[in-house]
Amino acid sequence: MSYVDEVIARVIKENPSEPEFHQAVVEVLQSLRPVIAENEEAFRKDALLERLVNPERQIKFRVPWIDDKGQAHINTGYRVQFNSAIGPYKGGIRLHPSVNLGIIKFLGFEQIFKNSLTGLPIGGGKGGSDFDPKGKSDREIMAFCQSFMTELCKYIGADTDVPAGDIGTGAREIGYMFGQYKRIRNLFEGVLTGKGLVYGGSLARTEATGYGLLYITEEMLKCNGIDISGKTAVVSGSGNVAIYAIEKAQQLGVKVLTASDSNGWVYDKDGIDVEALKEIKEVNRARLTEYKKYRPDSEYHEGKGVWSIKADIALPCATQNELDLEDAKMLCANGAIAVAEGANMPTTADATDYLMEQGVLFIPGKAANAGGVATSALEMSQNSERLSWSFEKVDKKLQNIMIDLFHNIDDAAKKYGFEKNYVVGANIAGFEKVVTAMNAQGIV
Ligand code: NDP
Ligand code: 2IT
Repeated sequence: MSYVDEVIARVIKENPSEPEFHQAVVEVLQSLRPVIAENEEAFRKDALLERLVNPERQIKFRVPWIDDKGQAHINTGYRVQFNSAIGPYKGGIRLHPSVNLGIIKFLGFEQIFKNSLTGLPIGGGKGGSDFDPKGKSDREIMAFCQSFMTELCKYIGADTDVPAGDIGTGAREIGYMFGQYKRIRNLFEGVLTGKGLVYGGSLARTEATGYGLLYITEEMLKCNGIDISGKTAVVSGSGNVAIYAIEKAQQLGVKVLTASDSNGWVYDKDGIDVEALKEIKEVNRARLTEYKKYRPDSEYHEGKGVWSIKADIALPCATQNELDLEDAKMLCANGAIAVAEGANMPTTADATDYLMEQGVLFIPGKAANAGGVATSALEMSQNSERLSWSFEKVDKKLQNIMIDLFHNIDDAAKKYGFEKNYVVGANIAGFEKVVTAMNAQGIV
């Protein structure tokens, strides 16, 4: 059995009930076959792949909090510190009822390669809780965040592990967590990113993931002889990533036809009104059913459906495995030319294979959504020098990072004979830097 197959079999056996983690590991290790084959004996001797797929540390803790009626609740908190070969652990905190250890491990594993691809010195980590922020009052959110940080603060720090936002964690939650960290540790330091602008946050971090997604999509299309301007797009999600992906797409001349949340989706043939979306989601924290009040000619549908709308580009920006084989077939039947993943692993493995077989340009999340964490690393740099850069400066750096990232993965794909396979390119390019650092640091 090849070393790759051996390690995949062990991961599946030793981590039961973690299908998302298996999916992420299988995708990465399958892509790495040509690189592993060149070094199989040395890697096996050093248990390189076993070390890569086993987190350096995983922390699980109880999060007690009291609701507005005086009822106590217990949630489970997680932080998986996956790999620190190239820098302090870095990655978001997801607050969603679906969170479990396997989900956090899949996200932490992906984060290793994504962070490496940014070219910045950040290792891979992820955290979260099965807490559901929906329908909670500000006081309840604060109670949860303070309790979560009371335990998490023992394991993180500006040079150790720097969490940030993800699903369910935005500026409000980061603020409450930062306040509690500072209070307990008595340290005003860059321990979290995505902070408010007046206490160490970076301009353009809010926009960064969505904007970065469009910068890299534009570059990928350009390198394939296609102008992004004048194209149509379907977007899923209506959170942080989706909103700023839609905003930048429109700035680049793309008409975005859809957005969604976990209840339903909107189709606006005249193009999504992004200011309406911001007011509904960022200000009112309401549901997408509200969208029709702003745009009476739009359609609202319950359930899932954005991939059934004809468009040139698909941007899944909600959650994992939200675009399956049936969806991929609909996109292809409607003539889609590109899929770029704003979310982490939103496309199922069979759908990814199908899209690439059909010649759809496909850019995986660990490359396409890396603009968020890259800008988090820029926030860390600003915190270290105790300065704040202008929006234009951060945005320009973000743009350059995404363009360089695209060429880096394109080159890696070509080097191993997988031209235009950006999945293989991203995994190999991300891995090469991490493995060089791991080899230099000995068996740790
Ligand atoms: P938000 O919480 O701001 O928004 C998430 C959006 O996705 C909401 O519209 C939400 O709908 C929808 N959604 C979440 N879970 C589900 C589900 N199970 N089924 C259907 N819809 C769902 O999160 P973000 O925009 O920050 O994150 C979106 C994705 O992007 C995630 O995969 C995240 O890991 C990834 N990502 C985020 C980055 C960031 O900087 N924030 C950086 C890189 C990747 P509802 O409100 O109804 O739950
Ligand atoms: O998935 C991700 O890259 C994020 N949620 C952002 C992580 C970060 O540290 O900014």
